[in-house]
Amino acid sequence: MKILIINPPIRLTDKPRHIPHGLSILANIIRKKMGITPEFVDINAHRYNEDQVRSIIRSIKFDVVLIGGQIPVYKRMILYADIIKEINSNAVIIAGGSAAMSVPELLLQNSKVDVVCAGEGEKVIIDLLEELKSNKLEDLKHVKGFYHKVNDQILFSGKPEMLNDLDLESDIPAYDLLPMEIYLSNPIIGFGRDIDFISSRGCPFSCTFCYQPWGSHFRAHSVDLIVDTLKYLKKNYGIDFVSFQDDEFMTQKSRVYEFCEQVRKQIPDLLWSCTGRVNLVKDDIVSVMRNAGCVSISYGFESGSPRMLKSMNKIATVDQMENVVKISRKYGIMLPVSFIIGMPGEDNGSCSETVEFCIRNEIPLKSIMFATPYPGTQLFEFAVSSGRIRKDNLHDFIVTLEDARDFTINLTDKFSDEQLIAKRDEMIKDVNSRVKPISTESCNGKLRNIFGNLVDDYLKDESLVKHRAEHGGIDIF
Ligand code: B12
Ligand code: SF4
Repeated sequence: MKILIINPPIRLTDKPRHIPHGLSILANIIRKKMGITPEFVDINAHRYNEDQVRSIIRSIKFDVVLIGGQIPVYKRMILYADIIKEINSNAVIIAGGSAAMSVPELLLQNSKVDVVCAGEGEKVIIDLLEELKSNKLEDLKHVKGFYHKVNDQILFSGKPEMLNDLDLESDIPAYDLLPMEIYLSNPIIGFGRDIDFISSRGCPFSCTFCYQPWGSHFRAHSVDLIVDTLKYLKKNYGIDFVSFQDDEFMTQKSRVYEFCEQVRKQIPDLLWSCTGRVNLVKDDIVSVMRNAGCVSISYGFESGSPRMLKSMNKIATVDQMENVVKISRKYGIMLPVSFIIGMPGEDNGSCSETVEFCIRNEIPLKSIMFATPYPGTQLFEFAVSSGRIRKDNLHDFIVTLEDARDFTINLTDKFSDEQLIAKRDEMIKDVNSRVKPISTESCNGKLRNIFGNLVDDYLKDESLVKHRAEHGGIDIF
């Protein structure tokens, strides 16, 4: 059996910075458990155009195709499925990841995809591929964890069980199958050779705009596995920096302390960043993290309005937000924060509260996301039930979804589309006219204190400067 894995492109206006974790973990599992090395076509890294994709796929022999990603790749999965079937009509196309999982039936109805994985792929992909060796698609109804399309009928064999032990049941990405030089030369948060890593799954909170494919139960790789993998990445790929992209890296305090102790002992020169949550962060843990090489903790602040925070179910307060700003500044930790405009209930008053929050805390506002109802979220349910997204038109809406930096749909009652877009620009202008920006000299000085000479290359790279500016405050101290 010949297996082709396709990683569709994300964020076409930016450089490729994030490795495809899900697909490359599955590649490793397939290689180890079935002895088959899949052909990995990373369209995202290489930014191949349609003609190039066609000619590359034509040059490869394959029976099964695995494709996946987050919701903006929905439309690209449809395009690539057309190309794949045009070249090899007998190939079985299996899609997964949040784009496929959050709208499985819609994807099957609107594309030439044959099968959608309904959850974590590690266990079930092997069952499916083994069955495909001897059975046809029509006979696979009993393989758990998938939506199948057979003669235009969609069958669902039930959700796959969640993994219990990530170390035992999952794997690390098949780094050797990825164009690592491309990813490593486009830093995410740090400088130098920066790679992202996902060390846990699941989040105990349920913010209304967030899709939770991995549920509320927090599961994590062991500290030993994480540190060993980072040592491997340092030795084999010379990484300088790791950006933890977990839903919520700091959920389990004891794990963070243990990680800090081990990383400090075993890889003392490694710098790193992670995700944080304002209600989980206290001075003591940040001090330990900073000593262990952590130089940036990113937070979803979302709004300076207590009413809006409540309506998003953030379970976080403005006081807690102010507290983490103080703590981050105390330890010289960078503070990438994100804000959202346009949640249901947003009005001039709540926007002003966000502006005042930024001014009070001297946060120069570089970007604000538009509230975007991604499928699988409570916000999506609201947009459909309130008639803002037509039930009979979900596909047409989903193909419009891209980054939340772009306006897609208005969920407010108080603003027209034009007013909402203008309000965002006005808020950014307002904050920036009243918050004295940290001087370039001082900012670069602080960056040099942390990153040394690695920063000099950054100053020459306009695209990196732009990326950091758009990512709300990577350079805020
Ligand atoms: C890292 C990350 C990113 C990275 C991209 C990483 C990458 N190269 O793909 C960046 C920062 C770029 C990013 C951007 C965005 N992201 Co994002 N991101 C994540 C995050 C935190 C982790 C994803 C991940 O790698 N998980 C770990 C791997 C192991 O899991 P996985 O990819 O899902 O793969 C598993 C299964 O899905 C399955 N699987 C995956 N593919 C396949 C394929 C086959 C064939 C099979 C069988 C199985 C299978 O098996 C894998 C192992 O179990 C998730 C949160 C989350 N909990 O998933 C959000 C998430 C995926 N992102 C999300 C969103 C909305 C976005 C943005 C639109 C955000 C924005 N506000 O602009 C942008 C989209 C950019 C674009 N234009 O496309 C949503 C997706 C919602 C949805 N319905 O799809 C999520 C779920 C966040 C959330 N909680 O709401 N993101
Ligand atoms: S936004 Fe963050 S804290 Fe809220 S549910 Fe999603 S991952 Fe959890």
